[in-house]
Amino acid sequence: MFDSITGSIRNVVSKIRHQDDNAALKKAVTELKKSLLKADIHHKTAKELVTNIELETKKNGIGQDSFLNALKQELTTVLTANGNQGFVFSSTPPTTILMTGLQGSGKTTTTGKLANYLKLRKKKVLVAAADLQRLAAVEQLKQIAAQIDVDIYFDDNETDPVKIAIAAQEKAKKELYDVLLIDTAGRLAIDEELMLQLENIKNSVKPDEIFYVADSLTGHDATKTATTFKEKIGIDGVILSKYDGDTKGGVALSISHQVGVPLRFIGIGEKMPDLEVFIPDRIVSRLLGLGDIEGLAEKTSAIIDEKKAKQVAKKIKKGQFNFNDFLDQLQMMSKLGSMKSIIGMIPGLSQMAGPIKDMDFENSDEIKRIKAIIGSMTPKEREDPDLMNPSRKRRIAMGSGVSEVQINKILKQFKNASKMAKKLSSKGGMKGLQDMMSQLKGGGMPGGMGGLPR
Ligand SMILES: Nc1nc2c(ncn2[C@@H]2O[C@H](COP(=O)(O)OP(=O)(O)O)[C@@H](O)[C@H]2O)c(=O)[nH]1
Ligand SMILES: [Mg+2]
Repeated sequence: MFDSITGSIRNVVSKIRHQDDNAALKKAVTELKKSLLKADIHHKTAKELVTNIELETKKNGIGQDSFLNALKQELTTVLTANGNQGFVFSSTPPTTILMTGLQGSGKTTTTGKLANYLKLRKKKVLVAAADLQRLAAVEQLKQIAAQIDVDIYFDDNETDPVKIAIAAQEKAKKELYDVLLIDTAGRLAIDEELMLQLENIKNSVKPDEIFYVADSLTGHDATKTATTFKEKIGIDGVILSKYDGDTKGGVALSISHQVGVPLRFIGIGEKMPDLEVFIPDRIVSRLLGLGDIEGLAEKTSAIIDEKKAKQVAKKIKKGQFNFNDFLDQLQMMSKLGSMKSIIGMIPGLSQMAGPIKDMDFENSDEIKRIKAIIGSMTPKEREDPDLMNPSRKRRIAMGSGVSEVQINKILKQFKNASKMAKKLSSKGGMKGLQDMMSQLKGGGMPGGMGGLPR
C-alpha cells in the first residue's frame, strides 16, 4: 500500500553510515525531500518533516540508528493530528456519523465499508439513505446494505434529506442501534446549497462526528476540499478513498497535517472489506518496512472465529481437513479483503511477496471454479476427499461445468494445501507462515490454509 514511499525511505536510510558528516546527512535529507514531493506529499509537510529529521539526527549523533529514530518520531508527529483515531463510540448510543464529500468521492461505498467494519466487530448498525439528489443513490445504498446484511432506513416518498436523517435517528434510538451512518448527497464542486443542506442535517441530528470522504486520486485537491469542508461545516476526520489506485500515495501522509483533523480510515478497493483503520504508529511502522502485526491481529480477530479456527487446526493435524473446511477457509479469506492489504502488515513480507500480491480471494476465476466444484460434490464427498475416483470426477465435471483436467488440478492443489497446512500447524506461527509464503513465491505453488493458486 505504501510500497513506493517505503522503498524511497529504505533507499535513503541505507545510505547513512555511522559517524557520517553533516554533508552526508544533508544529502540524504535532500533526497528524502525530493522523493516525498514526488509522492505528492504537501510541500509544507515535506519541508517541516526533513528540517526536523535533520535537526533531531544531529542532536543524537549522525548514524543510521539516530536517523531512523528521528524519521520514526517525525513521521508519527506529522501523521498525528489532534482528534480521535479509528472509530470512536459515543457514550450515548446510537453513535451518529454524518458522511460527507463531493460527488463520486466514495461516500456511499465508504458508508457500506464502515457499516461492514462495525458489523464484524459485533455492532448493530443502521445506514440512512439521505442522498436524494442522484436518482440511483438510494438504490445503490440498498444494494450495499443487502450485500453486507445491515439494516437501512429510507423513505421513497420523502424529498427532504433532513427529515430522512431525523427519522433514521429516531429509529436508531428506539431500536437500540449502536451506530447510525448517514449517507448524504455530494456535488461536483463545493456549492452553497450543498453546504446549507449539510448544515441543516448537522443541526437536526447533532452527529457525534462528521467524516469527510476524500478521493485520493484528486491529489492535492483532496487536501483543499477537505479544508473547505472543515471551515464551512466542521469535520472531525477524513477518510481517504481509492488509495489502491493512487500510485504516489503521499496525500495520506500530509492530509491530516495540512487540514488539522485526523485521517481516520483509508479505502483500498471497491469491495466492502477494503477499508483500513489509520493508526499513525502502525502506519509509520509499515512505512519503515517493519510491518504492522498489531493491525493484522486486530483485523483477523474481528473476522476469524477463534473456536472454528481451533477446530480446523485440530482437523488439519489429524489429517482430516476436508472440502467443507476448505470452503470455510475460502469464505473467511474473502472477508479479509485482498492479499495486497495484508502483505504490508507482515514484516519483511512486502519485499518478497511478489506474485501473491495480486491474489483476490473473492473474485478470481480460480476461486469461482473451486466453489463450483465443491458445490457439485455430494455431502459425503465433501467430508471425505479420499472418495474421489474417475467416475465421481466425471459427474462433478458435468455438474460444475469445469473440465476434468481442471478438477484434477484443483484436487491436487487441495491436497498440497492440506499437506502444507499440516506442516504449518506443526511448525506454527510466523516461521511457518514465512516458509509457506516463500514456497508460494518460489514455485507458484498453491497452498496453505486458504492460500490459493493464482
Ligand atoms: N478502487 C476503489 N474504488 C472506490 C473506492 N471507494 C469508492 N470507489 C468507487 O468510486 C465510485 C464512486 O463511489 P460512490 O460511493 O458511489 O461515491 P459517492 O458519490 O461519493 O457516494 C464507485 O464506482 C466506487 O466503487 C476505493 O477505495 N477504491
Ligand atoms: Mg453516493
